[in-house]
Amino acid sequence: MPGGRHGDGSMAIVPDEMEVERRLPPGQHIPRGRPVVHYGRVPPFRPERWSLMVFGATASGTETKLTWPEFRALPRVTVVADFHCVTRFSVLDNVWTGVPATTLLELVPPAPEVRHVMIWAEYGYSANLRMSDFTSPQTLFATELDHQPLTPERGHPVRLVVPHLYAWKSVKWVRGIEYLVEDRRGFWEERGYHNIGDPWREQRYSYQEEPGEGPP
Ligand SMILES: Nc1nc2c(c(=O)[nH]1)N[C@H]1C(S)=C(S)[C@@H](COP(=O)(O)O)O[C@H]1N2
Ligand SMILES: [Mo]
Repeated sequence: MPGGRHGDGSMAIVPDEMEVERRLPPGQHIPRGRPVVHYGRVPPFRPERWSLMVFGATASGTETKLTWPEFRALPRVTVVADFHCVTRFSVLDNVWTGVPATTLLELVPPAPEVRHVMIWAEYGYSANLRMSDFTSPQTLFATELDHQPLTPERGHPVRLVVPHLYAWKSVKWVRGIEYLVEDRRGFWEERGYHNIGDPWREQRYSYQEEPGEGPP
């Protein structure tokens, strides 16, 4: 619980500084409020036209298209997680509700040789992930933040959340999951950002990549 008793005996909801310190990856700070960050425009949501395509190296060799009613019917879980943007702000204790990535993997199994995924958004934004990051129990296709439906600028109706990686991997306005046998760079990974993006290892830029951390 955040909060504590002041010297004068009054109670206040103040974050415990040592706790915050421990939860902030190197080079990160807590901003005022909750910034909204994205490249380009906020797309409109038209439920009758929306679909989530699961394609690439599927086990069946065919692609699956989920409609909005089909996606909405999938079981959801709630995860509390911190959020770290590479522009150096972090937002603690976000309450995300959504469909675990593992649920989609069970629904549309990948071919056995799949090691990576590309997540696709409206307007062609994308981010690549190792399968091991995608299968994290914290990785969700979120539909709610803090028990409210996502607002348009936060990714409504569905955004990916990968809390243990820099937030450019948390793709808003998701429309596709592509199974990859070989790794390929997404939007920011092609533009100088790290292929993996672990904030605890401060993997910000592609020039920091070690052999084996990016596509050849
Ligand atoms: N489709 C899409 N998703 C995106 C982005 C984007 O430009 N387009 N920006 C990313 C970046 S860099 C960050 S920090 C987070 C910001 O999420 P927020 O607006 O909820 O803070 O969204 C990520 N997801
Ligand atoms: Mo970001």
